[in-house]
Amino acid sequence: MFRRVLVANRGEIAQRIIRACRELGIETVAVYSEADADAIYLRQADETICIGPAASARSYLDVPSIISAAEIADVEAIHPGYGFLAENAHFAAVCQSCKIEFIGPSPETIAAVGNKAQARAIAIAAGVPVVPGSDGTIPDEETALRVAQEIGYPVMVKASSGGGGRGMRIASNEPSLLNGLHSAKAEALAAFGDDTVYLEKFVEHPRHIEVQILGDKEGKIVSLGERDCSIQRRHQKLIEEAPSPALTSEMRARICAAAVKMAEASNYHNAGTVEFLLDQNGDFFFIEVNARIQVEHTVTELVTGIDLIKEQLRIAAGYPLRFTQDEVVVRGHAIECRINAEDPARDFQPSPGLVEAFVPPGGPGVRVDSHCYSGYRIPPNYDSMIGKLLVHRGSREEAIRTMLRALDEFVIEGPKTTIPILRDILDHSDFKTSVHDTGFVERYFGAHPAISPRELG
Ligand code: MV4
Repeated sequence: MFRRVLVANRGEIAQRIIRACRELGIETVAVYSEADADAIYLRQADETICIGPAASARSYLDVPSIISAAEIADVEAIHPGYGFLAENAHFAAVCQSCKIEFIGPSPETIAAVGNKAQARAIAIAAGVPVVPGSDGTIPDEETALRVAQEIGYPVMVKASSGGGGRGMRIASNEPSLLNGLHSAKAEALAAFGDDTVYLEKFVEHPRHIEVQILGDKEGKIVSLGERDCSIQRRHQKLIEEAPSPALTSEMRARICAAAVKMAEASNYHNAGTVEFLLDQNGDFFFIEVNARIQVEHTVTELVTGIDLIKEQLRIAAGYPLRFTQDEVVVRGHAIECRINAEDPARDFQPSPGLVEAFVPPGGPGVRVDSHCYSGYRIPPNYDSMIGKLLVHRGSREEAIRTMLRALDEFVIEGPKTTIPILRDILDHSDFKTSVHDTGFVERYFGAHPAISPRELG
């Protein structure tokens, strides 16, 4: 096992990785920007190194700064967490050339699945179901019109290098397709320096189902079941749960087998997620691979009892998987709520600043992963997540009850938080009966019902 690991991240995930390392007897080196000098994870690490100013581009995203810190601290491996450099194939390749183990898939796999048109091509070749659409990228208007004619409108234009909803356009007729083609290409070129796009049939009212996989360096891959992430707003997930209430056990077996097939076809090792859309007929379609540990990995940890960060470290160190597919058992039901320092009454504007009081809930079935504390000042420079509240119970109904209880217990004074809207969603009959889809939050909570127009000013 590694003797010493550098954590190339901040906040709750830096803390989460440090915790796993400590339990495995691995020394940790934490890096931080000038804005994070009072972060709690710095007290939990064995060594800390300042890597630059507040701006991410000059600290957490700066490859030379992080590699220099790794060399100075003499680490054997780097854990990138999520966001920042986690899916940067160039960074993974630089680590490799510096003889530092990158805790994630190979640079080749990151590059291959990071290109969504290429990931789609891999899925098609492997026999994994994809949304009807173009075979590869769309070279010209004539091809776009022909493919759309074949699959039928509405269609979606998607940027090969897209993500988080950027470079995506819906078109319901020929003029809007040509328009969407050009605007998606322009947006993608500006954002990613790559204007290639592909076409898919637009799946209406889908659920977002993602399968957690783990693969070792010997090529053995297992699935750890799925997560349902349909409760999101503008491509930011608010609530995740496992297992998905929208799947039968027969559908679950097929979607998990498809995810394993996709991972095998991508020569995947370490932790990854294979994303699918589930349509209203119960058919599922591959859309993307996330080549990193995700924020919501924790719900899978609760239902499987497997510590995903420890498994990532073991896999990167070259150990084979310690369990077989048959040994993975999903028990009970887990729900995660992302608590963000945002103001739901003001269109979810970030609400950073001093946390005057922070008293997390506890008791049976509750887990809080947060780097926040009373007196902490949330810097305005990074994402607004201040913690993840999770529950694990025997059934979905019990999990919802426990989550509502824990949200009520949670004391956060100072910044505005998403706690009130999370409560409203969990209390909504469509969520309770799980008939919701990815459009639920925008449809019902576009304007927060608890806020009167007077309060909005
Ligand atoms: C789609 C889709 C409908 N049809 N593809 C959104 C971001 C990216 N991960 C893929 N996304 C979508 N792709 C087809 N062919 C609808 C979405 C989508 C979505 C997907 C998952 C979760 C939330 C979403 C919200 C809006 C749109």
